[in-house]
Amino acid sequence: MRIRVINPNTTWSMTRLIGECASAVASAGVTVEAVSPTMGPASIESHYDEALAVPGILAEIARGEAEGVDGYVIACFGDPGLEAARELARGPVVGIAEAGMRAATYLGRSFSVVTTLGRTRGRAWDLASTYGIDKACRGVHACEIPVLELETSPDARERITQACREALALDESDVIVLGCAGMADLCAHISDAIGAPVIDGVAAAVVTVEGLVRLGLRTSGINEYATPPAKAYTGLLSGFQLGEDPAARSPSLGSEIGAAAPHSLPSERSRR
Ligand code: 2AL
Repeated sequence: MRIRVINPNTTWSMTRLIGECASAVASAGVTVEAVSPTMGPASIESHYDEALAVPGILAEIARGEAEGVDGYVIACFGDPGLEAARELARGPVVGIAEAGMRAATYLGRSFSVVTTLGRTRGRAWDLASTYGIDKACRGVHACEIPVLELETSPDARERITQACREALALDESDVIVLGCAGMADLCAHISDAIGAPVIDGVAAAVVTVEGLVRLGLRTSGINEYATPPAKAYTGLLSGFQLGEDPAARSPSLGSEIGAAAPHSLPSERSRR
């Protein structure tokens, strides 16, 4: 089984860390491929970053489809492009916010999210609401460490641990969900320190995808997640055309962006 873990930001040191954490929970016989898109923001901590991360994510999904990947993890806590990715992929696509928050509901009646910057709290709340688990989410807290400083700040681990401790006390919640893929390696330390379950969405998403694939389950190809209708995409997005609409064909794409775009997007998926 091949699971592709897409770190939607383009910071490869973070992709490596995410890949290590993902591989650590995958079963024997499962290959975890951690990748970053060739285009996109260095970190994702705004709605603007999220929007601009999505084309790169979709290009990675398209590449994975051409290469026979069985399932995907979108390893950013905003779950950017999740539904669009499901429209492209045969296998399951799971976001780390969805996987982390859903897993929390199995372990306690309530959970708190501890994320990076305060400005990303609204997105986390929106996702909890979209997934129908906002009632169980007692709070979304920020440690105010920018994503890239997770790697460089000497006291990041202790500040996040303290934020988790305070979140549990303030919210009187049962479980902590870490709100950034760049925190994946902190899970066990924080859990030991605060004495409560702490969920890393990367690990939760990997085991979810693995379980679904093992059950022989695929993304539904009917109705909302069916392959999008073929049409022209212009300008920088010309490489993202799906299907066989001849009027939509663009000239050859030699640019860097073209190279990152999904030349071999599937025109049709065979799935149930
Ligand atoms: C994230 C994440 O998981 N990766 C990234 O670049 N930004 N999310 C977040 N809330 O900071």
